[in-house]
Amino acid sequence: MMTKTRYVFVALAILISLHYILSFSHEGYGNATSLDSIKATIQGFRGQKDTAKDEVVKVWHEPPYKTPIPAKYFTNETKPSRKANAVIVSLARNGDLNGIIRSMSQMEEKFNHRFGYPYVFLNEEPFTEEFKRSVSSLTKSLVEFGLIPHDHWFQPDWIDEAKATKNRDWMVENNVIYGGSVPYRNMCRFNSGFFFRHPLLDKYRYYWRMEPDVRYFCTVRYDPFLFMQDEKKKYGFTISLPEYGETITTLWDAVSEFVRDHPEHVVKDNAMGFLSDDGGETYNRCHFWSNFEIGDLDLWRGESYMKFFDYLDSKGGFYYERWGDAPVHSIGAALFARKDQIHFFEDMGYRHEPFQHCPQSPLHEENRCSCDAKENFEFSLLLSLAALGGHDPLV
Ligand SMILES: Nc1nc2c(ncn2[C@@H]2O[C@H](COP(=O)(O)OP(=O)(O)OP(=O)(O)O)[C@@H](O)[C@H]2O)c(=O)[nH]1
Ligand SMILES: *[C@@H]1O[C@H](CO)[C@@H](O)[C@H](O)[C@H]1NC(C)=O
Ligand SMILES: *[C@@H]1O[C@H](CO)[C@@H](O)[C@H](O)[C@H]1NC(C)=O
Ligand SMILES: [Mg+2]
Repeated sequence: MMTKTRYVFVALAILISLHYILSFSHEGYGNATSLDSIKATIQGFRGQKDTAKDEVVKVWHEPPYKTPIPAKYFTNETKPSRKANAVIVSLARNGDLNGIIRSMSQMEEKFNHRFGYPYVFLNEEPFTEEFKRSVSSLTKSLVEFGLIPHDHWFQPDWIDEAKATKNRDWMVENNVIYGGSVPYRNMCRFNSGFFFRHPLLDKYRYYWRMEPDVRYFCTVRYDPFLFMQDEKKKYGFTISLPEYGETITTLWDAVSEFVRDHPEHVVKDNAMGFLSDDGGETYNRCHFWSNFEIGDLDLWRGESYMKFFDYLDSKGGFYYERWGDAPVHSIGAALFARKDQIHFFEDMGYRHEPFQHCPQSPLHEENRCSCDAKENFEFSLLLSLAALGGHDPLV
């Protein structure tokens, strides 16, 4: 699958993500020994360059993204009595049935058979009876199936199709992942600006996004929705990495214009430091991997994000480029939520190809995680560097 160039990019992606993970671990709790040894190894690889050391051990700016879950959220009740107003939401095609079954079985086994949160499935085409029957049989919870309104999904008429086609063709020639796909762009725009407006979600406040063919490795012994609600968190993630630059060529220009014209929407103590290494001048392409999200729907429904999304949408970049919902959500969360309202679910073992987050000791044992603790997103860096023969992926 990988050309050499792509490999270098992945290595670079992993290296940058290592910066976060090191910073997350830096202020936290637990045993940092393994991370220390990784730092040492990388410094070994990078040897002679003095600056490299600082770069690698750099603390990724301010935020207290990582906070231990307070004991009061843990429960052994078979059917916990207190619940949040929350839903597990999944966008899927009928053809995703098997992948959804695999994801949802684990969601039930590791978490929801006890907590009993409802599900909403959304699709721009009607779900088949087979899909509805198969999915509903996996849970005792309420499961609802929604049709996405036409205008929330398809490419708007005002998009210049000739320009969009030309840019898609360029991306295909340059091997940009999903570069030629219009449905993928529909999906990214829908997840960025519309999923939270679907009527089936109106009655809910918190959501957990579930995709087909993901893995949940650990037992969830507490209610993450109650944690979000009571601790006033707005956005939760498990993996963060940099976006492919070609897909977001002018995204940061649009963001900067919005911030300049509407400074009143940007909150104090935001997470700009996560997005930019130069005070907002340029985007470092860091984003939370949005195939896993536990979030507050009101973050997206609020005036700030709605105006922000409309502004981005008016630029046409979802179609002229290939703006992803991951950078768009991440930038939204980082600007319209305080940095202490963004949470790293370190205890949640999670895999979406080709990366996984596997909790380290003692979280690994406490949550009976069924993943190899050595196979963890930040650790794959070592393999990438080794494959590159010790060449420094940053030069
Ligand atoms: N209804 C519908 N759902 C879609 C469509 N395309 C993608 N999805 C869903 O949108 C989510 C993201 O799509 P994915 O194809 O998983 O995209 P990705 O995660 O970037 O890439 P891979 O998982 O590596 O393919 C998943 O929940 C998909 O099931 C579509 O055309 N229609
Ligand atoms: C971390 O683990 C190592 C090896 O298991 C152990 O020697 C060390 O004392 C631990 N450190 C902390 C802070 O728990
Ligand atoms: C749940 O059960 C485990 C094992 O018996 C125990 O260690 C833990 O303290 C219990 N937790 C709560 C919140 O009661
Ligand atoms: Mg996916």
